[in-house]
Amino acid sequence: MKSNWKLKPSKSEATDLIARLLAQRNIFTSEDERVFFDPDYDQDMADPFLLSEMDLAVKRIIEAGEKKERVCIFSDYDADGVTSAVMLTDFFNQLGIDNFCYIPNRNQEGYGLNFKALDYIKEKGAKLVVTADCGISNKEESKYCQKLGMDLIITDHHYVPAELPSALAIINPGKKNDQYPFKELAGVGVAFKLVQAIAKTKKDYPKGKEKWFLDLVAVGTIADCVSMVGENRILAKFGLMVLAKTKRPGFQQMFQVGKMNIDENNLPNSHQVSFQIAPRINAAGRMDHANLAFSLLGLPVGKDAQARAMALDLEEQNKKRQKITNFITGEVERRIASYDFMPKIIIEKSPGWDLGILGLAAGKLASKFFRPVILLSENKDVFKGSCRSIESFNMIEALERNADFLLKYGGHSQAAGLEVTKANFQRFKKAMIDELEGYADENFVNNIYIDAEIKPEEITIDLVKKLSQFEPFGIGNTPPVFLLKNAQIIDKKTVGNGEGHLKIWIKVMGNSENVLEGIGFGLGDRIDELQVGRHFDIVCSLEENLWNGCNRLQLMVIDFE
Ligand SMILES: [Mn+2]
Repeated sequence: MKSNWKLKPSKSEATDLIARLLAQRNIFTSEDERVFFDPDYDQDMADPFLLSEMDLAVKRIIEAGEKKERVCIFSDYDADGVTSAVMLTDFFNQLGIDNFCYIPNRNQEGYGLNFKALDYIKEKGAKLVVTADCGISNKEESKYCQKLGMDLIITDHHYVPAELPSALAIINPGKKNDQYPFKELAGVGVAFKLVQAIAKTKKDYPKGKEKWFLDLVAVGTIADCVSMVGENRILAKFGLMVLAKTKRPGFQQMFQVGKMNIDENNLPNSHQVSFQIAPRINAAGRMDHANLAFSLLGLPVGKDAQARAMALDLEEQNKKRQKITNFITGEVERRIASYDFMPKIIIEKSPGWDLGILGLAAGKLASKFFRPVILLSENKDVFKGSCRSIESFNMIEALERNADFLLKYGGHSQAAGLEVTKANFQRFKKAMIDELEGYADENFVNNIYIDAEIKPEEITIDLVKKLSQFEPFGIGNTPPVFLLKNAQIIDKKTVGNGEGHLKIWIKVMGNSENVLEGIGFGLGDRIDELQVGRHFDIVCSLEENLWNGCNRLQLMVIDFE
């Protein structure tokens, strides 16, 4: 399938490639550039007390410590929520605050506060509930919490509804009129601001000690796919350094068991967090209960044996999660292959599908077929499921237009959840197919965004070294992608397991190396499109790899024409 190449508009007239790449990331002044490449923890992050009601929250939590009251930390079950919960638990322990954590069961209780959980928390003797990564939309539950005689502090980063829940303090940078300058913090970022504010207020708390929580903050922030700019990038950048030398036996054993090659000399990057660490943490909540990931990451120094056993357990759940995801995507692919046309929207259902996995499977299918996907798990009279979409189709708006058919729905333009009755399903399916009717074929192709055209003489090891300082990558700061025009192919072959990958050599006039090596992962089946001696336009990123003790430059081929 041919991808769509889109050259991002240039925001700078500069001839220097790095300056142009920085301009694309809205970095124009030397001060912006300093913050981007060399941020300062104390200077470049905003005062946590700029978040409205932070003062109320800090006062109440310190008071709970003084009065020896029990505090319950209530978090979400995903990696953002779990890392928040581990951090707050550790921090409250450091302060001597009596606390326990409650994470709801994803498959039984679902997201956010619920009445039954609050009853249980009351029974356990809590006087104060502090949420992390949830709570902002729990209007009724928040009233109930206070009715039970428990104060409530909400820390969250999700969309703020017009009507706020009732709580002693609500900390969310997205609140109307909130003065906090950076709005895109993850749940764990908001919780970390609370930690910073309390640490600042407690004069006996060692200055800067809270920085050791940044390993958790980096993992939660990267896992939650918030933008990797501004304060998020600073938190992630320092956090990845802390993660490399983490003292937590839970992380250490997770890295070893998962063969991740992360230690003091091997700094993890955001890709490793997104594709290796976060899925493992999330697997606990998807397959069984997030408490396993919470307990693992919270284990104190010295508990290596226990950490090992739990990391092995989590590894098992992650494998199970992968297996089920592959099973569901395989089943859908077989069904699609049996159709005599390719549908514009993929809507499939089955009684046996695990609800916790459907979002992942839908995401995989959407990026494979470049079509919106809705997968549903059938359960008697109600089908529940997950949707993932493509850039050109706004899923939540389409669901909104067809809300009459639905029991429940919610989410964003690219990812949503829904419930539909068996009786309404066929009508809903037809309505969604109709939504896509006017969509031409060019909507269903992969878009590749190119940062800049690159000249052969600009491809040097020094450039690659400079590019590595653009890490950590994420939304708003994606790994730079280049277009190298008119490159002559001098050799080619397929490599790897099942000849799945493509290796090429290209001759580049003007580059001192004369010959550049490139690898295209998963492009092995396109080898016949290349003819040795002919010229091609190549879309690629650049990487450095160690080979025979030498640092060599390598093109990571994304596409060619
Ligand atoms: Mn979150």
